[in-house]
Amino acid sequence: MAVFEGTLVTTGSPRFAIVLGRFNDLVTGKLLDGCQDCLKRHGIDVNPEGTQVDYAWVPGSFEIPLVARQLALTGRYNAIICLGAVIRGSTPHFDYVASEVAKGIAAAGFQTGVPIIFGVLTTDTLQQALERAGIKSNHGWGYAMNALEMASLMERLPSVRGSDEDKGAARLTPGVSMSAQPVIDADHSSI
Ligand code: INI
Repeated sequence: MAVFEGTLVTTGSPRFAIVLGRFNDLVTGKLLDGCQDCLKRHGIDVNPEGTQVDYAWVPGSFEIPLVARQLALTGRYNAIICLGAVIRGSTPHFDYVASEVAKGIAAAGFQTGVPIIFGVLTTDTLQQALERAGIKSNHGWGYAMNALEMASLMERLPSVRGSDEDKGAARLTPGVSMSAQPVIDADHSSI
């Protein structure tokens, strides 16, 4: 039998999308800095004018799943990184936003077959969020590592039964030919 493991070494020219919330951008901007630093040091061109990383800003974390799912459905990306910061206030609003963004990101990944990284901090205070966005450590760095690993792992897993690859078609070259290929059937029947 086999052990499947992703690496952190990129081959080819993998493509990533980063979806990030403007809400609490003091925090999400720092997560983005950490994320870009990690990708860059692993050989990824993070320039928005380049061919490897696209960026989508959304108003707040609640909007992240919708946009991540739509990007995933294009088949252009090897992984998508979602960055947000949900900070508890004095009303129950936090619980609704935190719960929906977590469920939505998980659903988007399941529905599309594209790894979607949950890089949304959920904290009780701004201080706790900042500590995780650069003051003590920067979780953005780790989320980028997760994306690199998952992108690599998905390439190594056996193909889905009945897929083009399974039928003997040439394996997709990430970031090159994937753009023309739907990740899933139009009616989502292969999910
Ligand atoms: N969005 C966040 O990303 N973080 C928060 O802490 C937050 N709080 O606390 O309100 C937040 N709210 C906005 C929400 O994500 C939506 O953008 C808004 O409700 C419009 O749909």
